[in-house]
Amino acid sequence: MVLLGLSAFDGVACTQSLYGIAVTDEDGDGYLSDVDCDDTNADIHPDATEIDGDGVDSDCDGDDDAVLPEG
Ligand SMILES: [Ca+2]
Ligand SMILES: [Ca+2]
Ligand SMILES: [Ca+2]
Repeated sequence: MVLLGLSAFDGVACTQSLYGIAVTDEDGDGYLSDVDCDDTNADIHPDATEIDGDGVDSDCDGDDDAVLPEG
């Protein structure tokens, strides 16, 4: 029986030291600091629901999604 040669890449198990940059999850929201734009606030992470115009970029898209008044 021949097994396919996947053993060398059995998933990315070493996220903590990817590219030698130390990443952490300070606020314990499950998002490491390389993707978590506020790693001190568990309510803020890439999958959070953006609250328009509250002055906080909750979903880490770089935008507060503020609703501008028309006109
Ligand atoms: Ca985090
Ligand atoms: Ca966070
Ligand atoms: Ca917001």
